[in-house]
Amino acid sequence: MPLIIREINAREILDSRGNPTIEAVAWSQGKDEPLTACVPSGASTGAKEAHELRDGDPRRYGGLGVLEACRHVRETLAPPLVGRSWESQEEIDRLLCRLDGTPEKKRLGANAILAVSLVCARLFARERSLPLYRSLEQPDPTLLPVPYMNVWNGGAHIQWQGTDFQEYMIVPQGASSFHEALRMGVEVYHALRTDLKKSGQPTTLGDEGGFAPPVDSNRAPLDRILEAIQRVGLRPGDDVALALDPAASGFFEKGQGYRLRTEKRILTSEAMIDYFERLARDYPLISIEDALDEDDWAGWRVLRERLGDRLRLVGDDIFCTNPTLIDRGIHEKAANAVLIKLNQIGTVTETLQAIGKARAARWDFMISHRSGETEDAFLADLSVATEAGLVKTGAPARGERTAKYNRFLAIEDDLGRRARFPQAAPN
Ligand code: 2PG
Ligand code: MG
Repeated sequence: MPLIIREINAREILDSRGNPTIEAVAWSQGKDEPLTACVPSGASTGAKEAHELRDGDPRRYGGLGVLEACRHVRETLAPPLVGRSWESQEEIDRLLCRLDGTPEKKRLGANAILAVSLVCARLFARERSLPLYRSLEQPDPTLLPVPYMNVWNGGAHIQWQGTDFQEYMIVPQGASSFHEALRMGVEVYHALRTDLKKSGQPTTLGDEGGFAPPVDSNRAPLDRILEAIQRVGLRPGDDVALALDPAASGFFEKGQGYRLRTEKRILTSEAMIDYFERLARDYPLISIEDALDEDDWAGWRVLRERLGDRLRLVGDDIFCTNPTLIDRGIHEKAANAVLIKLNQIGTVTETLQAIGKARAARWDFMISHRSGETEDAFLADLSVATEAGLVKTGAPARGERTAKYNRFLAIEDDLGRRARFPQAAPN
């Protein structure tokens, strides 16, 4: 069924941090109802991410407005799309990239381009009378992902002094379904809050809905989380494992090393790897994302050599969902998994290409939200569509995070008895 687009518009809306972002609104021929898609925004962004276009006008939203990007949608991206007949998402995305003409999508903005790409994917799904998760890639996907639930926030995702590490995640890998995994994760999350409250600690939430009380080491949250897992009667490791995203580029200082403020010391790349090795020995840790700085390729190679057989080593800032960087990572054996964020690269097609690279190398890939999110749950459909088996979308708190969890629940219901959930690898 070819898609004929009638109109595409864009408006400036707010993300979960109260910063402007783009919502695209599009109409297709023969349908009265428009469809929409919203673009997220990161705080700990990789240096090689596609360009997020901001107005820079200090009189509006501290320079963060996106009116110019919205104008690019209306005046540059929409006109060549409207009124023509489109067979595939690739065709549209290819044109979007060509209209921009720069490798980083600098001219029109990756936020403008992604808004259009996402909304077109929704139009295609409707044209085919399919739910989005069945229209994006595989025709009949049935695998739900294990959620990596970020229950403790630090680094760039809090505005006070907490852990240097950005994310402490619980992984309910012993569940038999997504519904069950979510329930387990939520119960641990609530137990953690009760424990913190009891010990007089603040239960203020960070940007992704995790707790973030003051601590004197980056290891301390792991103990608190383990206690919470046990308190709800679950087995650490077998039922609920642990994962980290230190987002190490955030505390790496060129010429100095990895500065752990909470621990008042600076570590070399090797010492940082030793640190993670000890954590993996002491805790049921199964995955570390961005353990090292985005430019520390030599360190990443050593990291994989030393810990790659025990841990999933996920590259986020180092790869930026960029097929070329992922290729390099595979070639150099710098990691064994990739984080996938639509807005790091800027179109649905290139995101699927990045996933294709990971698959071909037999690397895992994890679909991810951004710290600045909206209520759009596109990534949930993408996770199922690609049968990623892994997703991270924050704590089970705050509407922009629960929107994704709730979408997974709906998809699992929709699949009924055909729904599958990944089985934990035996330890
Ligand atoms: C990350 C992300 C999402 P941000 O580092 O993985 O958790 O954070 O969106 O701020 O880059
Ligand atoms: Mg990350």
